[in-house]
Amino acid sequence: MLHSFNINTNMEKNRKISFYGLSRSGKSCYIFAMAQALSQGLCFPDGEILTVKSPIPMQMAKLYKSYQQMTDGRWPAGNTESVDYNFNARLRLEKLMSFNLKDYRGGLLDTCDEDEIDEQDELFSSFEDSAVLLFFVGADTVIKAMEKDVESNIKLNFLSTLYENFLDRTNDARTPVMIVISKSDMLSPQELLKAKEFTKNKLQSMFGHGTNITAAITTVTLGKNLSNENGELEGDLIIGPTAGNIHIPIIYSLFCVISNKIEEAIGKLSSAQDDYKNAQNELNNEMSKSAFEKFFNNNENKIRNRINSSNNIIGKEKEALIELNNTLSKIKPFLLNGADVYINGTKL
Ligand SMILES: Nc1nc2c(ncn2[C@@H]2O[C@H](COP(=O)(O)OP(=O)(O)OP(=O)(O)O)[C@@H](O)[C@H]2O)c(=O)[nH]1
Ligand SMILES: [Mg+2]
Repeated sequence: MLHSFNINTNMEKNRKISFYGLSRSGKSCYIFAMAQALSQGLCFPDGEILTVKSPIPMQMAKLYKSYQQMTDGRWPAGNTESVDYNFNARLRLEKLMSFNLKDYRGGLLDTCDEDEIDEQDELFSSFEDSAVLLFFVGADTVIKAMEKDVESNIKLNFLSTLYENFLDRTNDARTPVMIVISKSDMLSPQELLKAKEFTKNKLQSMFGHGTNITAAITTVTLGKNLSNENGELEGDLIIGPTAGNIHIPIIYSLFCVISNKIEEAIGKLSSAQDDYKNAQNELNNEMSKSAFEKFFNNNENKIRNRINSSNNIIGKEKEALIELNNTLSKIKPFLLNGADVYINGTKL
């Protein structure tokens, strides 16, 4: 029973990518742009194509419409309520992962309104069981924080508080995290490097040595010279499968989910190998029994069946591992091209 419980929670864990981001950090814009960009398909060097789409037509239509609103020159309004989206990531049409994204009102994260405490608690508990946590912060906020603006520093520090809250709730310090600096078109390449360094140093609970977690940082943008004049979108929207690093947070999430699956497969493989060894030993004992004893108590068939079935599992898990490792090595160059990944504070 315990075993099947574990499998269930792991499957749950595979499914959720949680966004953390205060109001105006760029969550909604990212979701609309990502859905548009990755539904077109991201092509790997070997010609295989990765697509990310919602299987629900009404959601896909909603996403297209929101994207179209941007191409028509209007930024989306800030959320007043939450919208849930479901996505499938497929490689060669085969499903690699399905995941949910919740596009909520960022202001709920740092509200001081006691009346909203239940709604906030509901949101925080929806982040539990995540395969990966993505923390959004606008490049504008980071730059201002670097210039010692108090409010922006508070916003950046608040990401640590949110992470701490997750750790407190889940007791799971192994969930990988990624910092996504959005609106990167607002900064020059030099400024971006500094912004990443600054953010990393601020968030020692994720990037420090001794944390033992996988933490990554990336920068994303929806285009060039983008600005907002009373909701009007000015500048160039550039949306494509790899434009502006829009794919990177999803590629990182895939990387984390596949790594989880590899760990799971290794666990199943080693327990099948143990079963196999035990059954082999039992078979040896069985074969050394006297013919007389065997006549009254013959376990040979039962044992051989166990050997066969663990052998089957070993074969299946080995095959799965080859497949998973293949996919992982395929996405790795994309990931390392667009993100800095740290394990226990050391850069990969
Ligand atoms: N320059 C630039 N600005 C951006 C980009 N993406 C978003 N913005 C700006 O950031 C604003 C906020 O983005 P949203 O996606 O609405 O932010 P949000 O996190 O969903 O905010 P809430 O719904 O309030 O939680 C937009 O209205 C744009 O002005 C970008 O890639 N470049
Ligand atoms: Mg929003």
